[in-house]
Amino acid sequence: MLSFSDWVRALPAIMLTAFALNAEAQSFRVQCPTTTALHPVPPANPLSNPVGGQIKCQQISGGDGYATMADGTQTYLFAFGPLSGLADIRNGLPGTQPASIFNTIGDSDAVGDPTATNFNGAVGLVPDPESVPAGQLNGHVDPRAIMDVGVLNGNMPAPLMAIDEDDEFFLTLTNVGQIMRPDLFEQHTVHFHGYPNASAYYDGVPDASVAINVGGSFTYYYLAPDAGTYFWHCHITPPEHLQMGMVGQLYVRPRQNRVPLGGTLYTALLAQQSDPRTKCDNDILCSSPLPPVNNVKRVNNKSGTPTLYAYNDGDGTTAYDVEYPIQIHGFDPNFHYVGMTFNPENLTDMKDKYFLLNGRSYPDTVSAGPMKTQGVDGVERPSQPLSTIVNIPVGGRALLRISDLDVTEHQTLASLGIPMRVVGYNAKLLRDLAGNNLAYDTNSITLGGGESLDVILDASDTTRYPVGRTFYLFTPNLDHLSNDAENFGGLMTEVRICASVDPATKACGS
Ligand SMILES: [Cu+2]
Repeated sequence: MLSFSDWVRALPAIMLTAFALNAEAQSFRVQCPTTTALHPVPPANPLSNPVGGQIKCQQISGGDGYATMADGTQTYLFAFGPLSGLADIRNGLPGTQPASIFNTIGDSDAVGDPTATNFNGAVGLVPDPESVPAGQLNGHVDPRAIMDVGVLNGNMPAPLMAIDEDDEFFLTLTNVGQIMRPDLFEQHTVHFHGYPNASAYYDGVPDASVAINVGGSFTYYYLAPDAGTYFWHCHITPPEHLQMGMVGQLYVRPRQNRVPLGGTLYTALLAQQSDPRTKCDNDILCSSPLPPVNNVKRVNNKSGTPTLYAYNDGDGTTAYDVEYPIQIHGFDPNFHYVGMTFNPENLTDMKDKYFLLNGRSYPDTVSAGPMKTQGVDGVERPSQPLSTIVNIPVGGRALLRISDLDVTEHQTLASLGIPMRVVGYNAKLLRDLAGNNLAYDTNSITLGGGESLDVILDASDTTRYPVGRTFYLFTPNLDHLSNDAENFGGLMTEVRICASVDPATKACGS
């Protein structure tokens, strides 16, 4: 029996043991299994897998960073940054990877260099020297590589994510701390906005679940919900962390993309009625009521590859050639300045003065490639990787996945010349309960924060939309066409009709 004074004398040894155990257990980890009960066969080819889909993984940092506004101001962010899929994110693509790519060890250059562009695996992943047998890839990471890449490497918007229906998605959040605010020890979480019947553990609401401390990792798990455009954000003090930049898009592609070329879409939709998650017999909440019987088949799109669809429509009405995330957001520069300094924030005074499409204001919306921002350490990091140029192959259709991530204001976006066909709202296909198509054409849409719309720009009339023609997407709220004190900026971007569009880079071909 130890006396109290024995306990006090033993404390340093007890604490050392605790730290040693902690170091052994590691507080940073990733998790990306190659097989699960639902996907038992690696590598999972979504076409050969009996349940469809595959295992997808992504690693993100929670921390801070800087973004460059269109008037040149460098704005401080609380932000998520990429810790996997770095090469794809730099190219404006989703960073989500199949397990086989996520579980790849990078060369030392790619692992240690935040500007490396050639690596899509998990940053920090190394063989575990203590595994039995030694050297297994079991999620053990080298925290140095994670800190080297993750610190001050926040993105605006947060890393883009995309999965397919029937995928299992393992999303690891690693909190690298906020180096500009050493007085803060902010926790972060991931909230998958719109995820149906979420488990509290993976819902990211801190008062009902876990939140991730500085120096820790947590892997969220999702079975892909119905196809559609969703978003995700940190749920710690949401008005503050969303205003500061901790919000991004997540979309789910439909099973209909797996219908073989020449296959009948309606037959595929009928087959889905045997799946309890999506069948519509007496369920008024069913996501895709059957359309009238038809014989529409899957064909090739303008890029010569099988057409993709926004939803399981059963009739091809949501077909598109190219897709573009359009994430609307607003920044209040005063709030961001106060967030970087050590002053109390006034949430009721929040007033956006920068209006952003994918983290950029016009004219930065139409500059190609990642935008970089120099941090206080002199390193230039890709802070806003996603441009907002909408290139449409002549005679083709573009799917705009529009989400409003704004904290303070409603946002309106208008299209002149090419009507916006609204086919989905808040990740639901627009159909009535009898399956009738409720899609409509409009020249403007208005969204509140937290809403999303799927819009198709149909440029199939080549007389009206010939190669070389440029159209504009812009807000008719004229006070949102500015970059703080500068006019002629804000929520505006270009839609260009191209001879062809590279499906990988979305670049305009001549
Ligand atoms: Cu946060």
